[in-house]
Amino acid sequence: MARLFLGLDSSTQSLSAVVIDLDARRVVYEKSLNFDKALPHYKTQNGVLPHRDPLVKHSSPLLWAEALDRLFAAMKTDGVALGEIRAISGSGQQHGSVYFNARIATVLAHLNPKKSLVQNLRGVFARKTSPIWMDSSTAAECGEIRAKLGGIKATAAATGSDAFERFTGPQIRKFYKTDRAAYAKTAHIALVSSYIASLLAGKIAPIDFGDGAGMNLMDIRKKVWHRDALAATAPKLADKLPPLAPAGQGIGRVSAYWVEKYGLNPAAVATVCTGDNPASVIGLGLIKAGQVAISLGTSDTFFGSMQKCRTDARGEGHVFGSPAGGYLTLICFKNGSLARERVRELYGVKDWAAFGRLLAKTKPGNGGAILLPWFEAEIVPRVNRPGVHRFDLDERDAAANARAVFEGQMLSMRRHSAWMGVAPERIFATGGASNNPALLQVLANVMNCRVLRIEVSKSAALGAALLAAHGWLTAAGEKPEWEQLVAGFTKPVAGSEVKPDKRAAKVYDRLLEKFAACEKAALKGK
Ligand code: XUL
Repeated sequence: MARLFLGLDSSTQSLSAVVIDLDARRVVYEKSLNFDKALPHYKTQNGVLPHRDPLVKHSSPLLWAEALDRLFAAMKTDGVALGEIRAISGSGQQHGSVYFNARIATVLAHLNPKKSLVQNLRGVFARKTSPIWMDSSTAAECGEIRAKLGGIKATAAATGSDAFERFTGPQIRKFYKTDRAAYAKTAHIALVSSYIASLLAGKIAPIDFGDGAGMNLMDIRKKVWHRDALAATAPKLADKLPPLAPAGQGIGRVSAYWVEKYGLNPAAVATVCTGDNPASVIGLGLIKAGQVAISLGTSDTFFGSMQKCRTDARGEGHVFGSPAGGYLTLICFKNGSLARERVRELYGVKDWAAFGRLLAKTKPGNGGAILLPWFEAEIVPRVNRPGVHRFDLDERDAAANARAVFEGQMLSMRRHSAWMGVAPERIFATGGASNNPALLQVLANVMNCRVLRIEVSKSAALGAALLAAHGWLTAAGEKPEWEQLVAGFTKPVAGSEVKPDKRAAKVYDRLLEKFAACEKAALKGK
């Protein structure tokens, strides 16, 4: 029997599965299910429920559960050897939270395979919808928590990050303040990742150190719930949170629901899941400290591994626990691919190849034109009133705007990642936009660094599959080394290396100053 491991990734817009064969050292199956397309009855747009307040972004925990049923059904139809899967792990969009009443534990323990998950879960939610990472409606609560913890620097030193609107603690505080009755009825709070793990295991699952750090509730150094942070957030919160545990650690055998319905092996183990970024660190093979990756996805993220915990005193960056041990640093820019798409649509550009060709018609630095693409409220820098800002840029000039949106994004990344103090030798690029050579060249030039593409379209799901393997091998008494485990799965694409153009890099060194001034001016106007 092969040693197969399954990784799931419940992201903003889709649920993905990756199956690896550990001995053959390869991915044997990949599948994605787009929420808007596959489950249109939830009426989501890019995975988000419509809401009149543009700062409020919620999704549906039932949608995520239904997607899980659908994906297992698809795997069965596609002939995946589900009986040979030894362990499962998962990752989820970070920060999003699910609220259960006291019935959940019993319901999870007796999931009925004759019914769908959605039918099983009827009546277990204390809150119908789930706030997700795109939500920026909790500025007041962030202020309250930050003040109680002693300011930005102290909050970051305690929990790994300043209080952020999308982080789970401020979201829980808002829920407590605005719906006390429902908060009082909440018996358990899960993250998207621990929700998926709970459904797989048939019991309330722990939260891991990676995703747990995205809550403003975990002591980043001791990796336990932070008493003062909990007290600053909402009453009786400790009773509603599960224990913390390392990602990949076994929770128990998978629920009989999955065995009877889809043919999983009854001995298969459900393991602790993590956030999509921590999982991607594994999926991209960023095991050694000092390695950096840029993911150009729904959000653009800049992240890397670090051995010792060093927090950002200015409060823009985050420190999370890394599933490979140690820590990872991360900066998240909300206006990623959706902003690029908006510009592409605005100028009627057919596809990304055409977008790249259009951009290439202009020169690096764009003659000093700057665009700040805050189509949505932005996380870094913190912008709560969306708006697009152009400086020395003609709105009618399609080519200049195509370059300006991506240059603006990359300059912002360079400016706001300086606190990490890492001078990477090379940067790994991943995510949809990394397939575009013109964009990759801009990235290399702005960062003045070699860039290599890692073609793992599903780096988070692959990371989750590797986590499942690591956890399973560890439980079997082996001592798997991360570097050996990921080897072969996460090679950069041959011939994908892009070298920075030294002249262009100099242009960006100079432009950075102007960019900072434009950003300051735009923020002042907010
Ligand atoms: C990270 C963040 C996003 C989500 C996307 O802090 O908010 O990258 O994890 O799924």
